[in-house]
Amino acid sequence: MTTFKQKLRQKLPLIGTIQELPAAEVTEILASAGFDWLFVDMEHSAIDISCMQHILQAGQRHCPCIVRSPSHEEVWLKKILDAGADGIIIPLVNTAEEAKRVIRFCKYPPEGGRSIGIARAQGYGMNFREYVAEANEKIAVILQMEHIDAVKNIDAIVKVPGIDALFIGPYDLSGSMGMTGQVNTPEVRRQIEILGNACIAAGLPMGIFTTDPAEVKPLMEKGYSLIAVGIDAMILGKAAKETLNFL
Ligand code: 3PY
Ligand code: MG
Repeated sequence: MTTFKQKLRQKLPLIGTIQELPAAEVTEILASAGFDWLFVDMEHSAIDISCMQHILQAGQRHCPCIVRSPSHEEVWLKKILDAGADGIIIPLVNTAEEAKRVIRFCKYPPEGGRSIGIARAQGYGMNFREYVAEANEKIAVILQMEHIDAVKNIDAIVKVPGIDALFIGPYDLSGSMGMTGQVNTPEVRRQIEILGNACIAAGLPMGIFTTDPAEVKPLMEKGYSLIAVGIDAMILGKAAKETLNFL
């Protein structure tokens, strides 16, 4: 079976959505709706480690689940990986040094320095050897480019070994430019283009977030293969308003 990471490296279209509501029932709905992957957000949500593991248990029967860490700290990265995530998204990576450091935490030795645990990922010990042998190869490590400093350092960042994809965060990028939330201004779009061009030149798969489903096709035409469209809470809010508008 082709893994998420193989599809990612082949730049096949992978359309997902963000889950930020802390309930495995939400996962069952989203993951069985037909998305190619689920973006489980621990950075901007009330999803804790235990809830994240329940989300993986509910979601991975339907589609790969990629978890966004709240920070670069090793303690978060190893807990997410030990819970058995198919991949990890690390926010706000702004320099090549930061990229090397976080990738090291995600790879078992000798490639990296990931700490060795026995948890869900390792089949609670029953699948330890197989998991440890394959984890570096199978787990996708995705770094977010979402700060003007990352734009300045992008040529060095794309050269760091072990990156499976770069994922642009238009909202944080706009904030770092003093234009909070104005993701469609020519200035922000220009910086997104610089990130995208560097990624394409380096042959790396490129990802991005949009709130607008109408944007997905144009983004794919621009070369983005990994797309997260919408957030569960926003989808629910919009559907609620549309329902009321019928009354
Ligand atoms: C951003 O736009 O800042 C994001 O992190 C989207 O995922
Ligand atoms: Mg962000």
